Formats: sequence, C-alpha cells, structure tokens
Amino acid sequence: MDIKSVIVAGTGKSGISAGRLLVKHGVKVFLFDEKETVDKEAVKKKLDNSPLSEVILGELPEEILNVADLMVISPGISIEAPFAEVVRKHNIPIWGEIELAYHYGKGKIAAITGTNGKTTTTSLVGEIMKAHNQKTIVVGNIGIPYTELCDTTEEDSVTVAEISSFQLETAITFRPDVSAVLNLTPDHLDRHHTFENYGEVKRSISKNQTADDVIVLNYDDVYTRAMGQKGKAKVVYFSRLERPEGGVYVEEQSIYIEDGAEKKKVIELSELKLPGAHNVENVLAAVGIAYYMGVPVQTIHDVTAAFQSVEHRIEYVDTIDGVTYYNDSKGTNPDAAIKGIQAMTTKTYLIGGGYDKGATFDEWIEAFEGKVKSLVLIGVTAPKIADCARKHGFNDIVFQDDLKDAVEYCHAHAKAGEAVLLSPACASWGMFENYEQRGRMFKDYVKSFRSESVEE
Ligand code: UMA
Repeated sequence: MDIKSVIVAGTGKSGISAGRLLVKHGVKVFLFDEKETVDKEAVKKKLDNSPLSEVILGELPEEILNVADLMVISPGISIEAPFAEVVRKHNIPIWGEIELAYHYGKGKIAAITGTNGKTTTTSLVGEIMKAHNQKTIVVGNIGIPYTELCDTTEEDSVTVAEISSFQLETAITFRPDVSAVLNLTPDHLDRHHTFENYGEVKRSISKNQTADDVIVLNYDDVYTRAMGQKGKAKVVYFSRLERPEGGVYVEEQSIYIEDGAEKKKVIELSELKLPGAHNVENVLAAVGIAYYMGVPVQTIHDVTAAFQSVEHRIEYVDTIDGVTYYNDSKGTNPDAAIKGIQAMTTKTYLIGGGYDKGATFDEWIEAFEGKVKSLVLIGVTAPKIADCARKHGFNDIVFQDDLKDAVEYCHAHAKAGEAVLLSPACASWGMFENYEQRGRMFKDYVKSFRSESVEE
C-alpha cells in the first residue's frame, strides 16, 4: 500500500509517535483529536513543527476525508466512535498504531496479551531477550508506543510487545512469531460489550500466525485453554497445577519445560523474587515465550532469578509508623485487584474505585476474606462498589473525595502492623491521566507522611 496522507486519530502517546514516524517517512499527517481543548501548538511542536503535519480538532472536514489514504487510530478511541464510522463510509482503511509499526518494523516479534499479568510478563520477557540479543525493543501497552521504536529494528532485532484488546481490534496483518494469551476474565466490557467479544479479540493475536509460529496459552484458564483448539500456530501450554504435554509447568517446586522427549529444568520456585501465585503463572508464560524465541534455558534462568516486581504492581512503597504502604495502581480491574489483596499478609486498608468500565465487583469483595479492614472509596464507581460490598455483608466503608483524602484517612486510622493498599479495581480515567500518574501521586502522598513523621 502506498501511504501518502494519513489521518492519525488521538494526540496521546500513540498518536504523537505514529505521527512522528509517518512524517519521518515523508507522509502527510493530519493529527486529529475530538477534544477541542487540545493545545494545537504543543502537539505541532511534538512533531518538530513538521510542515507535513497539521492538527485538526473537533470534527474531520470533508476535504481531508477525500484525500486521506488511511486512518491510524489510537487504542483509547473506540472503533465504534461516530467519526470512525464516517471514515469507513469514505472507504478509508483504519489501522491501529500496532499495525502501522508492524508495517515499518523488522525482525522477530513476541506479542503478549491477556487480562492480567501482561506488563510483568512483557517486562520479564524483555529482560530475558535483551540478555540474549541486545537488539531488543520492549513496546506497546506497557507505555512505549510500538511506533516510537519500530524504525530502529533490523532483520535480526527482536520486538517484545504488550498488546491490549484495544490494540488488537485494529491489528490487521500483525503476525507475531510467538504470541501469548495469559488469562481471560471480564474487562473493558464498556468497549467490547460482551465477554465473548472480548475473548475473540484477545484470541485474534494469533489470527495471522501459521504452523511455523507458536502460541503460548494458560492451561489452568478454561478460556485460554480452549483457544488451543482453534488457530494454526503450534500450541505451548503453561500450567501451575497440571503437566500439559510439551508445555511449561511446575513439578516438585521447580519450573520445567518439555521439548519433545526432553524435559529441562529452568528454575526453582524458591529462586523467584516475584511475590504470589499469579507471578508463578507470569514466569511460566515468560519461560515458554523466551524458549520459543530461541533463548537458551540458562539465560532464561539467570534473568528470571534476578527479576523483581514492576512499578505500580503490588509495589512496596514504604513503612511509616509501622504501617506498610503498597501501590497496586495497575490493579485496574477486579481480577487484577484480587491478586493485590491476596498478596497482603495483614489487616489492610484498601483504597478502591475510579472509572466505570462496566465491571462487577462481587468476586473482588468476596476476596476480602477478613483481610480487608476498611474499604476507602473514591471515584464514580464508589456507590456501586459500596452497594456490592454491603450485599456481601461488608460494611466498613468510607467515602472520600479524592486520592489525597483517601490516603490521609488511611494514614490517620491504620495502626502499626497493618497495611494500606491502593488497588482500585477500576481504571484511572476521569480522575487521573493514567494509572501511572495515580500510582505516582499515591507514592508522593505516602512519602509526605515520612517527612511529617521525621519532623515530629
Ligand atoms: N480521544 C479521542 N476520542 C475518544 C477517546 C480519546 O479523540 O473517544 C483522544 C484523547 O483526546 C487523547 C487521545 O485520544 O488525546 C488518547 O489516546 P489513547 O487513549 O489511546 O492514549 P495514549 O496516550 O495513546 O496511550 C495508549 C494506551 N491507552 C489506552 O489504551 C487507553 C496506553 O495504555 C499505552 O501505554 C500507550 O497507548 C502506548 O501504546 C494504557 C492503558 O490504560 C496503559 N491501557 C488499557 C489497559 O491496560 O487496561 C488498555
């Protein structure tokens, strides 16, 4: 396809990187954002004021729709957005930012999706791959747009990409050498409508794979296990509980990988620095992905043994006046947030609530199991969560206006030996720019207590 003129929808991280990439390739770019309050000059500056770039806010004018060859849409924008409908009516193909990067990128690709554990698994695979091949980039939903780095890849490079369901919806020819679906629980149903649709979108990570490629799937999850029945790629299952043939599994407290008749010991569980059973699953997946990306078992072992938790994922922040604070801002859905509670070993003040993605909170509340002492709620989902908690007999609920008030409330009430956990079970949108900002603000508030207690 000869790309001469492109509408890039969204002026967040993805839109800016996609725009920069296209301009670099001599393509005319119309950077479009529905938000009229976006600072046009600031956006132009991010594209180095290229004469090939133009910023359009509000609505797409007809003359642009008549000349554009393609629209590249940011993941945060629904493909059902009314303007996307108009674009389709003009027979303009719609690619996601991942598809655009794939078009320009080179080398081998490992692509990781799933509801939870994506970021940890992608980081670990990224570290393992880097130890094996310096020409490795780690991109995608993890926070670095694929389009930002795809131009640096060569035939012998490796791309490790965290891919969200939003990004998969608009990946057209994207074909990873090794793909992985870690697990599947309801998330983003406001965008995908049903759990079935959401599952199909996740499965589509493998839609262009052939028998030469590999898909790594969780055997312990009924939905991802079933995905192994469909598609053309070679299936490699991982399991914490069973020993799937030709898979990656736990036996006598060690992780093994089976390759044909050979069974190779990779690492002992006691060597892992990552906390919790969910992280054993992430490691199992990473082992399978890295192995089929051609990394020797010894390298996989060495990097995995040294690997620690990623920021915002049950991240230890500080212990102040005997109270331990954890930042699990990445707990953006109930299932992820359950892992946060499970990792706690003491009575916990839990800060939850935020943007409403249409999730149900019953299982999250059931996971409290006497561990959560007080539920401190913020955001638009606060009343919905409170109703659900009361229905399950949990009544120690406090409403606060914002995160700062919530953290201060916990600081004032939690006693030595107890914990405070930010694990909202909701997205950050509407109150924060993203979950990273929410997590950083939480950490800043916690740190401010330390200076207070030092002054005392
Ligand atoms: N916009 C519109 N119309 C809309 C919605 C948004 O014009 O209907 C515009 C906004 O005004 C804004 C831009 O689109 O200017 C934002 O684009 P975006 O939401 O796609 O955000 P980016 O900054 O490009 O970040 C995206 C991912 N965000 C989302 O999928 C919501 C980031 O994932 C990702 O790290 C980044 O690309 C780089 O690849 C974040 C995320 O929350 C972490 N992901 C979800 C999750 O993990 O659950 C899927």
